[in-house]
Amino acid sequence: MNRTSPVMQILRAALAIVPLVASPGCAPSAHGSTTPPPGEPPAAPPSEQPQKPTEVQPTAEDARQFATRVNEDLKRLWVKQSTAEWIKSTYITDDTERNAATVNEEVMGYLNQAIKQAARFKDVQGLDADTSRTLHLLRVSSALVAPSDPQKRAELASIAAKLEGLYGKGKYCGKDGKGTCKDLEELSDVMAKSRKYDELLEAWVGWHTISQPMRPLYERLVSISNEGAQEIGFADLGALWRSNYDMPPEAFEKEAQRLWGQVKPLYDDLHCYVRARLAKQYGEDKVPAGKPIPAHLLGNMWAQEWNNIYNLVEPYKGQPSLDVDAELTKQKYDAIRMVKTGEAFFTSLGLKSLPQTFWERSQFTKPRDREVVCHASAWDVTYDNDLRIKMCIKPTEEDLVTIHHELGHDYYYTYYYTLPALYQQGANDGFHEAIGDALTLSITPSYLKQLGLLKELPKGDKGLINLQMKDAMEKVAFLPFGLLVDQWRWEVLSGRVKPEDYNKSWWALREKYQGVRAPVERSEKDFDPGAKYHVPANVPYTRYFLARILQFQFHRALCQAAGFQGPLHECSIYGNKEAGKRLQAMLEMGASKPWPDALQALTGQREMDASAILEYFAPLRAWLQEQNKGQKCGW
Ligand code: X8Z
Ligand code: ZN
Repeated sequence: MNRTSPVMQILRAALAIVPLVASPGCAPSAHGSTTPPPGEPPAAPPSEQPQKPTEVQPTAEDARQFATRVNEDLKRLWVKQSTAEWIKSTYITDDTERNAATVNEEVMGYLNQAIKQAARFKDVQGLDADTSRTLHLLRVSSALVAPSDPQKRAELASIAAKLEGLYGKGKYCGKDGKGTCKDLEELSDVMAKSRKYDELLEAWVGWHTISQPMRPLYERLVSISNEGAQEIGFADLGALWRSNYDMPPEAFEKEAQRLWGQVKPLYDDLHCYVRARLAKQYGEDKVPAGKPIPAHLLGNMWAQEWNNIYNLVEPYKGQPSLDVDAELTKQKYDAIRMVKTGEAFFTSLGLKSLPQTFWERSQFTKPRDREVVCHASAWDVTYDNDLRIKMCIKPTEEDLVTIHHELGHDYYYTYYYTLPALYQQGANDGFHEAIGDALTLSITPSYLKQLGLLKELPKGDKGLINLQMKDAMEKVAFLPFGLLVDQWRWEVLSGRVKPEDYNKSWWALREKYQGVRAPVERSEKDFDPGAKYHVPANVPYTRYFLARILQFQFHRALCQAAGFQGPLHECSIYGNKEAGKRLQAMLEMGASKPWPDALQALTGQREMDASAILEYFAPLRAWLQEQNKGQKCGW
């Protein structure tokens, strides 16, 4: 169809997308706008372009072209953004922070305008499925949105960079601030290994001082980003996050609670047993029955995973050791060898090898000469199979598991990087988090023995219960934490929780869901949510809760694809090409279809479902219930 009529030219100009911010010292021209050819930046922002005559309705074809253009623009912008982010995260300085903030400002500016422009297509009839999905994904694509006011946008970008920087640089230097400074890795080491109540307490309290200065910044982040979310039609930023699951935000809230309801009884059984064991270790006065557990006794800074205190809760003594850490250290596993071990699992399924550039560009260990963000992450910096991981690897089983987790992200990237930019995402964010973890469920004792990381296999019922306990301390213990982080943020972002109650409400949720309590009195001078990476880094967290459930659902489906017939906890898909094919088919879909379609492709089910995790832990559950008889469970 010929679209060169003057009216259409005006309309097209109005639909053009805001230009990218020019390089420093070079302001974009605000005059003489014309419609640029697709793929090139338009000459002026829409606000300065001729207004769309109200009687002209855009067509489905206009929408399709707009979507194509957005995908191209976003790819260019995201490459620029992730390049700046990568540099910042692997070298935190004021300069790299400011540089990343400038790029983020640009991306947020673009998105604000593009999303508003996309609203013009809301009532257009006959949109093709890809166009309407693209327009939907555009609206929910960013976890941080700025209002159109350039000053506020700049402030938001700068705050976001500072918050993550404060976390990355966080150190505790003793009670008087004059001792040897410890970073999160060192303090986490204390949390994992020490069994001294007061030593644990000091590491816990120490780390929680680093987030106090974040509070005013976080308050501003909430207020400005909510304004941004409201400008593009969401009640608040939390509602935007909840709208990213192919269902209305209210339905997603219910969905998360439904899944929690499925797994809570299993968590409660584990909690009860672990508390009783901790009471034996630290005394009934410190860990009373029927009360929440002090949060610093569970082997992890946030009490999110409890596997580091497995030796305190080991069901049966005298069984073959499950201690992989000892072997990793003894055999002097270095970071590269650990990552190669992870890659070997993926390639055993028939999936491709990591590109050579992965080995050249990743950050595997903590550099000695600069500040970096050690929190593990996986990247495709140029959205073009430029895979990397960024970690500060130590020879521990925990890091070996995290490597598989991160490679799961990279394998998602590698199978969808040829899709349009907005489809280069997981089916939902929980899927992305679940891939690597699903594979780790196949890291069975026999596989570890094959690697030489276990000497002896666990034997009989006792061996099985020990093994399941170790797994549950990681997987089951995490579930309530996975849920509550965003329960807190949703409340904060909706304004239901005010700044003067930030810390109080955080602990109310930790108590309610996890059954843990602050080990010392807290006040509103503290900002304990900020001591968890994802809060200052503004990464939504419900994804990890979903992933803990989905990974078992994926595992069950992959085991079925592999033709495995025994109990779920015995299955390993290591080396099975059929399972690899099924997995790859889902990875290749990216976000091109609503997540139930992707789930169906892999599992045949269209609903997220916790029955697989329950099935997996059935033997342990029965054992726990036996142990807990006569105990005062709950809190
Ligand atoms: O943040 C992560 C990954 C990167 S996406 C290392 N995880 C959550 C956390 O550390 O809190 C994985 C498990 C939960
Ligand atoms: Zn992850």
